[in-house]
Amino acid sequence: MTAAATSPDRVPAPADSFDFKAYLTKAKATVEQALDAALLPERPESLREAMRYSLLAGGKRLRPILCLAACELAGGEAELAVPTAVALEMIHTMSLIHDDLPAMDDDDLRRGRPTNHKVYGEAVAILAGDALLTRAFEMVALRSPGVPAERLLKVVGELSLVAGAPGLVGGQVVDLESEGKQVDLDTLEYIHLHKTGALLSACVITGAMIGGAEDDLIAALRTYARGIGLAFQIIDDILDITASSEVLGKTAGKDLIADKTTYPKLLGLEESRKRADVLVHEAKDVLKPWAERALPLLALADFITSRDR
Ligand code: GRG
Repeated sequence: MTAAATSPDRVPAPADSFDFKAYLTKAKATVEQALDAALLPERPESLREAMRYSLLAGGKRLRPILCLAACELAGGEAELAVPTAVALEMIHTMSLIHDDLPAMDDDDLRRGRPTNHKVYGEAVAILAGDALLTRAFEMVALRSPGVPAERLLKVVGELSLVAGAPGLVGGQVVDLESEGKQVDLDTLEYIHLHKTGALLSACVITGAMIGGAEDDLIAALRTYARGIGLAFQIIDDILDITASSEVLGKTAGKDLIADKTTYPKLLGLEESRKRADVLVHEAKDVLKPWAERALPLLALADFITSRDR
């Protein structure tokens, strides 16, 4: 759906009356409710408890909100994308649980509480992650009423790419291989585009697919997502230096301790922030043809660079 194809009865309010705070609060409430309802009582209860512990631990819920916003931008009802939004948060949560394991980043604190393996042990934490990953595909394939099957198939395809070797897993492997080494900007970008950017991209792409987006919007959203994905990670690197563990809800200063290559290390703090601002500016630029329909995604892009956690 292009801007020109937008029907007049769906044109949102003018830019200056767009209340991002209210939008965020409402979208977050929708997501929290859907996440809570997604893990129904089932055996074994111990596994369900470990899955719920991490899935319902808070977090910004940026990924599901991006998905809902992209669905609406494409002309779809956000409600139709809720199961996929939940699936995206499940994949994200799985990646956090696995990333925190001793064999990976070895962390004790996540979203302001002890990490999953600290509470349930390593074996259950691995299995809770596995169960969330597979439940994500179940949400899309079996629990997405009202969405045409061919759109769901595209969503499943997109998610299979981002969760696997071409996405999260590939990025994580290069990240692990780069530990203790100085990597160049190209490798750093590879890591971030795969470890972090791929899932952020899948959020807007799958949302748009469910909304019935045409190719021009999908292409614009891929460019948008690349920009916000990199900017998101640059800000993450900056916050690791400038914010406290209390505010972040995860251990601050880990990159310095692990002597990791980060944007601030390669470019300096000020240049890194400038780069994030430029990336967000470019990301927003590609959505200009969609005018006011793109307001939520434009505001979400700004939110990424202005966030403090
Ligand atoms: C097993 C299929 C499979 C994949 C796992 C462990 C792994 C591969 C990848 C690691 C991915 C990872 C943890 C990337 C970091 C992404 C990141 C910056 C997370 C923080 O996101 P926020 O700030 O967190 O949105 P909240 O808590 O707000 O959701």
